[in-house]
Amino acid sequence: MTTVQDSPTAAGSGANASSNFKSAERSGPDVSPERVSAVVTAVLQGVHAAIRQHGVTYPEFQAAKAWLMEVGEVGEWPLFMDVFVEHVVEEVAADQQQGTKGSILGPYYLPDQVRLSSPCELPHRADEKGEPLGLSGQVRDVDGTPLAGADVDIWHADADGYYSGFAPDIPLGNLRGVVTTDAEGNFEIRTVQPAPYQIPTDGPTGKLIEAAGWHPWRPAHLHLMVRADGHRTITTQLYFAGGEWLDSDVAEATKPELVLDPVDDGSGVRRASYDFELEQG
Ligand code: MBD
Ligand code: FE
Repeated sequence: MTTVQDSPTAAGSGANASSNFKSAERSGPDVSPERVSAVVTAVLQGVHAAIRQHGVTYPEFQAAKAWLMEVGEVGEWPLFMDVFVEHVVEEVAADQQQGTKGSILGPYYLPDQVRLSSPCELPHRADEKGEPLGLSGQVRDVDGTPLAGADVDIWHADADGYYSGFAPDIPLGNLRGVVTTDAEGNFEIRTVQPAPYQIPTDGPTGKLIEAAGWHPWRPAHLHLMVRADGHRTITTQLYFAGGEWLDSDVAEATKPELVLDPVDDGSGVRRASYDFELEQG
């Protein structure tokens, strides 16, 4: 008998991302009719202008409708919005912010992961692939005060570029954890080097990317959410110097301040350090 290895599908990760998004608690924004009208009018004007400028035809208009329906049917709206739109929302929010630079959240965050005290190793499979990676650093206020008991919530793709919770055959919670800083605000995390992430090529977002002749890659990255009482939570990502796609992220979510340059400590572990500065509020 042969066994078939399940490989992750766009519809699988999309459905999980959509149900995860819908079940997250969030309060709707309080938006006036004037603001709804202003923003939606601007969005529609952009669409109308593109149709006029490029002479969009009826077959193209109907293909666009079919594509939009498919994005919803396979649950890829979180993926599409976070890849192509979120970076500008983050840019607008960042305008008002102090402290460590943020980046986009993306579709693959899961709350309530295992709590670990520093130093620690992220949960992983016995045969987890990937080069050993160490990330250490300090969490502090923008005035320099160390923040003990802060949460460094970290999640990342595995050495094949897949996230636990969004691909079959990866144990839940793999390569995810919430690390508490010690009395000096320090943390030290052992994990493995993630691979670059490829937008699933078998779904509508991937098909659009291919039809447009773009590439579907994000550079390798770590996702982090850093929380401390009385401080604004920082949602960010860390990248790797020299990494593939660093200068052409499909999600346009890299920033020069967010690039690590890990160095082998002589034992085969590549180590980097990064400090987080949180503003009060
Ligand atoms: C990712 O891993 C990611 O971080 C973003 C922002 C979008 C798609 C996949
Ligand atoms: Fe990611």
